[in-house]
Amino acid sequence: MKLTLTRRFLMASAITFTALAASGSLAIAQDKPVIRMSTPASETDQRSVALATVFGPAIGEFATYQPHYNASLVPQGSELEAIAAGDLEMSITSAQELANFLPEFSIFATGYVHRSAQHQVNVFSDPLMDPLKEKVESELGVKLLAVMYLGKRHVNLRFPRSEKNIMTPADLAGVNLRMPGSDAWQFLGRALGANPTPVAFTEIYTGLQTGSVDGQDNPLPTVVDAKFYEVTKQVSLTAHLVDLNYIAFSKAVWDKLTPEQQAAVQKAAEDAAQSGREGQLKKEDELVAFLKEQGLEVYEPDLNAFRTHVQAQYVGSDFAKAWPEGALEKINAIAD
Ligand code: KDO
Repeated sequence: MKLTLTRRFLMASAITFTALAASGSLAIAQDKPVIRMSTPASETDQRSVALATVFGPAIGEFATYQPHYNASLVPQGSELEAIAAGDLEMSITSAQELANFLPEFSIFATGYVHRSAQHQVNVFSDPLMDPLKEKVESELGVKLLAVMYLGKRHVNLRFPRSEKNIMTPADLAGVNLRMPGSDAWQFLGRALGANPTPVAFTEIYTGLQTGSVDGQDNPLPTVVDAKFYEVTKQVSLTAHLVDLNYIAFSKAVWDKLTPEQQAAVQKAAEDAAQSGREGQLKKEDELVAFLKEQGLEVYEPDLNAFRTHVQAQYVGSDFAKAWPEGALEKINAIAD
């Protein structure tokens, strides 16, 4: 793991330094630390909006929140290394990215484990997370402050249903499904029955447009925000992952804050996560109608077939071997 971190560090740092040099950013502005937050998400994504309107203002007295969208500062998947290297102060990171360093996190990247937005919150505040959060701090120098709701991921394809009707995992055989480029994501794509193809988030639209991929998976708010509906014809509501991002904050920066400032950052993160969750849930409710108006076919597949197939792929996998003893049972027992 150390070796991987070191190698990836060097690669990430090289990329990051170039981006940072180009942005000419300063670590300190007007005597306040600058909290640079990098994400592949757009400015209009509900998580971005919540951080800009709730988190930023709440810490404004003692720090300057500086968001960078569309992976313009740090490439998708390199944010944790950038924070650990001191090149970035904040990101919203996925369990899949954390699993690159701490394989235990793959449990939260596993299909059909989290059941809802509230379940994510309850799992994140459960004592079972304490040793995991401590490990992220001690090994990566990153504090996980709160859990942000991304939404239920569904399969979204270029083809109309008359060409490809996705009712069971068998229907995804041979479908080149874009998934983000880490092992945990690719495994999930295979577990769904598809042929996963790693592509960066910012390249998905073009991939769908040109046909270099057959489809992608993301929650409905993302399908709309990133305009994937313009280049796709159907959404099979597989709900295979109730997806999240953790608000990840540099421990080195945290340690320089006063206890009052730390409490303010913590509260700001929780309030922003709550605000973003509400926005995202509302959009998920509304957007089926919007997508249908745009001419997409939106339908429910055989969820039992998907759940059974996906869960069976994880049993005995290397990922499952890394999960803390009894963790899955504990997560299943946590209320929504
Ligand atoms: C994606 O690349 O499909 C994904 O949804 C993965 C998430 O973890 C998250 O990084 C997200 O992209 C970006 O924030 C863009 O919405």
